[in-house]
This record gives sequence, C-alpha cells and structure tokens, in this order.
Amino acid sequence: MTAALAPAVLTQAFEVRPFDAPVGAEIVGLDISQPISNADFARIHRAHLDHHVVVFRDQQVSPADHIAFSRRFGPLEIHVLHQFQLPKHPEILIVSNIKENGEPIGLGDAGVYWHSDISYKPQPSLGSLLHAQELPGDGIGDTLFADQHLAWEALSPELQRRILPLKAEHSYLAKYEELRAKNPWRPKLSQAQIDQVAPAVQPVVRTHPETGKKALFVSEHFTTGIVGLPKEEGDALLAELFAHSVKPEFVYRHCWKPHDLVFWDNRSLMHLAAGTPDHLRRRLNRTTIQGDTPF
Ligand SMILES: O=C(O)CCC(=O)C(=O)O
Repeated sequence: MTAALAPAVLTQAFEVRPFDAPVGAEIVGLDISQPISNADFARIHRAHLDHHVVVFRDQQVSPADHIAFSRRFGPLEIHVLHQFQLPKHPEILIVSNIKENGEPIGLGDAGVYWHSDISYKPQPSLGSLLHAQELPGDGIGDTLFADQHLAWEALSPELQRRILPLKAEHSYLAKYEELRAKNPWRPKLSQAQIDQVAPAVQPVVRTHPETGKKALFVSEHFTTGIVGLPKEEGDALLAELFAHSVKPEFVYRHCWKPHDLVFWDNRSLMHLAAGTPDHLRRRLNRTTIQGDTPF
C-alpha cells in the first residue's frame, strides 16, 4: 500500500508592486483565504521585510481567514480591551467609530497618536493586520506609516551616539485617562486589565531581529520618559525624537480601498489614524502578531 500524498498547494500568480512612497507595496492577485504555498509565503515574508507595510488588495475573506493567515506569521495577541473583541473571535480587535444602540462597537480612537502596537509590553508586536470592513469614503480615515529605519539613519552621528545606549519607559496608561476624558465611551479599566499592562522598558533604538537594521523606537502615545535622565532633559529629548520620527519624508499615507488587508511591521514603523468624522462610518478588524524582546 502506498501512503496517501498530501495535495500539493498551488502557487498563486501575484505581483508585489512597490508604492511611489518611502515605504510600502501592494500585493495584487493573491487570495489569502486560499492555502498559501511555502514559496508564496516566502515571497510575502520577503516583501513585508523589504517594504515594511504591504497591502493585500481585494480580500473578500472571513474573520476566520484573516486570523488563519495572520497566524502563519506567529501567535496572536489578545488585546487588553476585551470589550472590543469580535464576538467568537477574541483574536480580532474591532477598530471603529460606529455606535449601535448608543454603544461603541469598537475602539473609535485607536491610533490618534503615533505609535507602534503593544510597545508597552516586554514583547511588543511583530506586526498587525487591519482589514477594511466599512469605509467612510476616499481621502477620509486614512492611515499613515512612518519608517523608523529612515528616521534613525537621518539623525546626526552625534545624536545617534547619544541615544544608542538609552532606554525608555512605555506605558499603555500614558494617555488612557486623557483619551477617556475626550471619549467617555472608553471603558474604565478593571484592576485585572491594569495588571496586564504594567509599563515596560525598551531600547530607544532597536535592531530589527530579521534584517539587523536599526530603528528608532519611541512614540508620542506610549513613551513616558528616558530611563536615568532628569525628567526635563528626557522630555526635551523625546520631544525632539517624536518630531523627527514622523517627518513627511519617512511617511506613507494609506488611502483605504474596499477589502484592503494592510499588514505592517511594528518593528520598523509607527502608524497613525488620520481620523474620521463622527457622522461617517468606519470599521476595520485588527489582528496583532506577537513579537520578541527588543534589543
Ligand atoms: O484605524 C487606523 O487607521 C489605525 C488603527 C491603529 O492605530 C491601531 O489599530 O493600532
């Protein structure tokens, strides 16, 4: 008797087209809900490392497909705001300004400050995948990505030398109450949630674990201070780095198209939501891949 052969996974004919921007590429002709061959996975992985943000166009796929594809890159985070998990799919965080029966269905002010996802945990995220469900219309609700390798490379050699040995504290709670004052629907955190997000200390400059490239790793959303520097000096340095890190020459602005699935590298980029007026509906599903300890 011969052992049954596993059916071969077919290669999909897709193209990787770099954007005319400092970072980013679109991937056209791939269906992430179909089995992905090892050869295709290797091309996608390479494109992600090279371009830092890749946009899979026209993914008319289910939350289960989104989760399964994300898992190819690593285990998934469960976000601390369990209030905004997709029912039956805790791996998905709903990012949305929509209210139903007066209640928010998702995190409406996600990304109002520049940040890298989960930098407040000892092991921040490798990358995140945001899948468009409902969009407000062209040019509204865009997402901006800033290349932190370019930001590092553009610093003066003196500033590079000064910040290379430094560490900074990151805290999920840094802006939580300020955001809650503006958006009272933001849930009051339970003690169990607060315990899950104890502050973490991270290098100010991190090395990408796969490419070996250095990147700035501080953000206006989560970084609260430089370890070992007097508060005023640390805050002045952070203000300088925040302003530098998001200069237009490092930024790609993503204008969403229906069914886009955007996959970015949190080890290389920061991102920002441009914002959507309350009267327009916007909803996206996010998965977040666990990463490793920055060095
Ligand atoms: O809604 C967006 O455009 C970005 C959301 C965001 O920043 C996040 O999910 O971390």
